[in-house]
Amino acid sequence: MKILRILLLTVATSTLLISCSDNSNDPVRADAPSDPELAVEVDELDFGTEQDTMSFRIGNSGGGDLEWEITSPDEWLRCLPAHGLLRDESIRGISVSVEREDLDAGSYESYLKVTPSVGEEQYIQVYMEVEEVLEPVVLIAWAGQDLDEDYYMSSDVFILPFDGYLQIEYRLISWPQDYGVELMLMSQSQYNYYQNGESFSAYWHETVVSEGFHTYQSSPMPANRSMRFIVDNTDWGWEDTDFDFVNDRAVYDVVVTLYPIE
Ligand SMILES: [Ca+2]
Ligand SMILES: [Ca+2]
Repeated sequence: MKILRILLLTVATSTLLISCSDNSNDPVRADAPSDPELAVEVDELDFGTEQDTMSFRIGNSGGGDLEWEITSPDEWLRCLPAHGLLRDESIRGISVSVEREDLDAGSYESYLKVTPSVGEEQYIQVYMEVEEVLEPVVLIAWAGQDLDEDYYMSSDVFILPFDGYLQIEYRLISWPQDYGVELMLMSQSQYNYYQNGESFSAYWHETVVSEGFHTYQSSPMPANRSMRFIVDNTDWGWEDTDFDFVNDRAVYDVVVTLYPIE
């Protein structure tokens, strides 16, 4: 059997050599049978970060029937159809899809193996990127806080886990509206100045005078920046208290959320 196979191979090779050196002046038999031969349009597919489906064509550039099958070593890479039959000199489109869900962020590389019933298998290299999906992060959620005049409230120091902007949703439930309550974001070092009644700067600040629901957004801020969030009802900052001998008390809810920059 082995000898037969070697003989067949030898015959096939010599046929190929003859056909390669064919002179166009030689008579050609129109009905000469040729072997089926797999042709694959591409040797690489790059899905990048966005694309979910791509397509390519396979064909039988020889004669006779050619069965084929396409396999992938990875679950996230699929072909439709994945197998079939190509009549002589026919082509067909193959749709390739990738599934990024459940995959960690990063670069992925795989391949498709196209196996014909006759001839060598062919490979298509496949590249794909999975981007990190950032979800908003709630950094502060204070409900029903009660802040007397000449007092302030500070969060602990927090660190931004990614580039983003802060959205401050502030509901001032009860307030005499004689002056403004201040909302501020500042670094720890500026907080030290603030605490000591010295001049300081803030990454962001807003003065709220009226009761009700207020939403603010900070400018974009870099990842790893550390800061504190402060609600101020003191003479510090940009707004003074009044001196009416009445305790102007602020009652409020506040939620501070970090949103990724789109
Ligand atoms: Ca103030
Ligand atoms: Ca007062």
